[in-house]
Parts: sequence; structure tokens; C-alpha cells
Amino acid sequence: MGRLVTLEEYILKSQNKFPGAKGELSQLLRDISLASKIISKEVNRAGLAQILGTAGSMNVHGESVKRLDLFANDQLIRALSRSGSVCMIVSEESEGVIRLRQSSAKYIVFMDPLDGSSNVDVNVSIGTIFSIYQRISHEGDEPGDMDLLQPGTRQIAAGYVLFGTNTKLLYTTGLGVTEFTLEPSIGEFFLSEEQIRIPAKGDILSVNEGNRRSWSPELKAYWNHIKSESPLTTRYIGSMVSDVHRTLISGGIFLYPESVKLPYGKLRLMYEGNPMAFLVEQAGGVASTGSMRIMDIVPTDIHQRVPVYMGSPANMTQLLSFL
Ligand code: P6P
Repeated sequence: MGRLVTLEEYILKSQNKFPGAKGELSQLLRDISLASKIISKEVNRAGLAQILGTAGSMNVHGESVKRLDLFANDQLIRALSRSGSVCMIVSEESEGVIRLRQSSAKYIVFMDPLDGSSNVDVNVSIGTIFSIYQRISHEGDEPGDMDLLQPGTRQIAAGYVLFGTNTKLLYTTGLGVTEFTLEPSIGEFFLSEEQIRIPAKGDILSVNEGNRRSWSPELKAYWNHIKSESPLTTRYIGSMVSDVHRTLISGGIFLYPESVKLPYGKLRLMYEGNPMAFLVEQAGGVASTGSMRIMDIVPTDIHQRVPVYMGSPANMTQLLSFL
């Protein structure tokens, strides 16, 4: 095992690869990691701190919000405001755009502060997802829709924090996927994997079979085929960060398809589909809506939903041949 490298050291070292980088993105990633440490502590003691249970409020989608969601949202907004390099934030927990004081700042952050939070009560892993864009408008102007509605291919960086048996932070800036693991006793993220590659083919299928009756005929045909011809193991945690992380590491595919009830699926393009698509593609995988590359979608709404089919290239080729 080589020398332990902290996230801070790694970011600074890789910053030198970006000519002209003035360290704002490095600072931004460091601030997200700080918020992650604070959230991790709270998540890990949630059961004891009596902060479980619904905060009684609803998020923009009418889903009951657990207090940890609000806590994570606050911590991330606080950290990103301090960074001085973010002009706008879009969060699953906030209907409108959060405009920060530094309106001339360079970056826009989309985030799901605590995705899968309904799993908190049953002690299942949950996660934070983030996606970072550079503004298009001139920094002297008020940032607006042109800065927000950029396709996923224009992401500067994306990543997630997985609050599981370990707390892990994975991110990419387009130069591959890097993983850090938190040593809680020191409060440091240490480099644990570089250039993560998704297995070319996996034997795990991750989908909520409960919605099968309302799938498209093509998806049902795929399902029947693999169930009879080449049975895959099914693993579904119901927390996107956990399901995608396992897919990245062990291979296979993760689906949240469109259905009669949800014609564009359930997951959100800007802070679930795009960041996970960026990571999966950077690891050598494929991320599709079933008919096009997720990251090619030109958004029309900051909270729009997108069907998600992503994972190992061989499995995705087979799946897409049915769709
Ligand atoms: P379902 C969690 O609520 C979430 O947003 C994702 O983390 C997860 O992949 C999905 O919804 C689970 O949805 O309908 O299968 O319970």
C-alpha cells in the first residue's frame, strides 16, 4: 500500500493538470467534502440523535422530507456559499433556484443532498449526488436559464458521497473516476481507488420489479429473455447511490425505466441522471434513456425526470437491442 493520499492533496495535484485553473474547482470540491464529513457524522448517529422521523414538511415533489434531508441540504448550501465560487444552486429539496450572494461566481451546482433518505429509518445506505457546471453568461450579468439548462455533456465535474459501511466520495472531472474513503477517527478522506473501470459485463440486474406491469412491451421482452435464457442476479437497494455504486464496482445494469404512471421515469435528470451518467461513462460504461445518451439531453426544466438505463457496456448493448 503506497503512501496515504488525502483528498485535499489529490485535488491540488490534479488541479495542475488544468492549465489556467485558479483553484476555484479545487476549493469547491474541498467544500463539498467538508459538508460530506459533517453529514456523515449526522447520518451515522441519526438513530441516536432522535432526529429521525419526518420534519413534517414536503419537498417540491410532494414527498415527505426527513429531517436529515434538510440538514444535508443546509450543510451543502452553507459550504458552497463559503466557497465563493458558486453563483447558483439547484437542490432536490428546493423548488426554485438558490441564488448565492456571489452572483459573479463561475460555477453552478445541482445536488440531491440526501438521495434515498426514506432508507434512513431502516439503516440502509444513502447518498449525496452533485453535478457542477461552469456558467455560460458573462460574470457581470445576472446568471439565468442559459446557465442552468445545459446538457450533461457540459458538466465540469460530478460525484457522489455514499454513506454506507464506509463513507466513500467518488468524483470525476472527465479524467476518470476516483474514489476516496473517509477515516472517521481522523476526519480525512483518503484515496482508495483511481481510474475505476466498470466490468465489461456483469451478472447483476438492478430494477424495481414491482413496476413491471407498467413497463414498455420492449422492456418486458428483455425481462422475459434474460429470465429464461441468461438469468441475472437481481439486487435492488432502492437507494440510487448504492445501486449505482455496486453497478460501477461489480458490473451489471441499473434501471429506473419509464412507466405508464411515470412516462419519464422517477429519477431527476440534472442531479441524478446526468451526474451518474458522467461517472458511469468515465468508468467505461453506458448511460441511456433507452433511446438516447442521457448526457445529450438538452434540459427544459431544472427538475425534469429522465428514464435511466446504465451499466456495463455488454449488458447495455443487449438491453438496448430490445428497446
Ligand atoms: P422506488 C430514492 O427515493 C430514489 O430517489 C432513488 O434513490 C432510488 O433509486 C429510487 O428513488 C427508488 O425508487 O420507486 O424503486 O422506491
